[in-house]
Order: sequence, then C-alpha cells, then structure tokens
Amino acid sequence: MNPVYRRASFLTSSHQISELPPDDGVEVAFAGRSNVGKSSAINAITGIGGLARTSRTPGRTQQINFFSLDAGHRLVDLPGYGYAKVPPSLQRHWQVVLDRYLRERRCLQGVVVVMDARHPLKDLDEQMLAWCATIPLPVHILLTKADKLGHAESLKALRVVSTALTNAGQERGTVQLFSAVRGQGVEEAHGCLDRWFGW
Ligand SMILES: Nc1nc2c(ncn2[C@@H]2O[C@H](COP(=O)(O)OP(=O)(O)O)[C@@H](O)[C@H]2O)c(=O)[nH]1
Ligand SMILES: [Mg+2]
Repeated sequence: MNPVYRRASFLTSSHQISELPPDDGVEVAFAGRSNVGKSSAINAITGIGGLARTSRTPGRTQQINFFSLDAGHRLVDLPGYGYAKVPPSLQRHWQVVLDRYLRERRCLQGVVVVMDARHPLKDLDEQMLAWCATIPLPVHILLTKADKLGHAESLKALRVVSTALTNAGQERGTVQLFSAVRGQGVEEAHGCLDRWFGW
C-alpha cells in the first residue's frame, strides 16, 4: 500500500460552493446514498479509524469534508443523497451544491460511487451514473457491506452493476466488492485511486 493513504488528515468542511478549498492538485470524491458507508470506506482506505465521521443515523454528513493525503492530493466525502428526512429545502441546497461541485471542480479526477452490495442501483444511484457520464468523469463503484452477502450473491451484484455501467454510458467505469468491516477490497480501491492520482 502506498504509505500516503495512511498520512491522510482532515483538511476542511464546506457548506457552500464559495467555501471550497482552492481548486488545485487532484481530488477524488466519494458519492452515494445516505448511510451507505462512504465515510467508513474512506476510513478503511486510509486505515485511519476515526478520520471521517461515521454514523448509524442517516443524513448526518451535511457538508463536504476534505481530507489531504499530501499537499496536492485529496479525498472528498460528499453529503449523502436520498435521505427522505432531510428537509426539502436542504435537499435542494445539496443537490445544487453537489451538481456544481461535480460539474465545475477542475481538480476532480474521478468519482467513487459507493453502493450497498445488497441493493445497488437505486434510482438515485442510476441517476448519478448517468449524470457522471455526461460530464464526463470516470466512475469507480464500491459495492460495500459485501460482508453481508454470500459468494454467489456478491458475484451476481458485480455482474448486474457492470451491465448497468455499460448501459449508463460508462463503458470504462469499474466496479468492485468492498467491506469496511473486513477490510475487503482496500487494495483494489487503492489501485483505482493510484491511477487517478497518477501514482
Ligand atoms: N456490515 C457493514 N457495515 C458497514 C460497512 N460500512 C459501513 N457500515 C455501517 O453502515 C453505517 C453507515 O456508515 P457511514 O460510513 O457513516 O455511511 P455514510 O453515511 O455513507 O458515510 C454505519 O453504521 C457503519 O458502521 C461495511 O462494509 N459492512
Ligand atoms: Mg458519512
């Protein structure tokens, strides 16, 4: 493992587009439904347990959290989409912020879309994939909580999501199984991030 992941540290949180840190270096953002396991994935990938705050309660991450690996490389924990209990006005706010972040951020090199391996491809996940294809930004899918699935079900999830990537116009998109609990798939995720960061 590239030791730089273990050197990750919290940089800043942004609530508005105007608060984003300078648009330089390279960023990789983690997107996904609320409570799917984005923050846990960032912790597993960096090997730092408490780096990104995780929560049993959905809808908690209502800011964009930036983590520096080194001076020019950042991981970004995006607010989760699709949590019904977030007030509509706040949902709209985040939709606009996410939309602008993904579309306008020049240093953004790729999006890791985190989905629950047990039920991937919810409507908003499909929209996210289709939307990323229009930018166009490379997408890597983590099918997380794979510890909850048997072998056959995991393989089926991989197959279904690969097909969906192709259908969404993301022929070069990639997908893998992941478990923050077991540390499964961390090396494979590093492989993708290393490519995007140019290492
Ligand atoms: N079994 C299992 N639970 C997980 C995994 N990743 C996250 N969780 C749990 O899912 C919940 C939400 O995780 P969190 O990372 O906060 O989700 P986020 O809202 O997408 O950032 C927490 O209770 C985590 O402990 C995983 O790989 N396996
Ligand atoms: Mg989170």
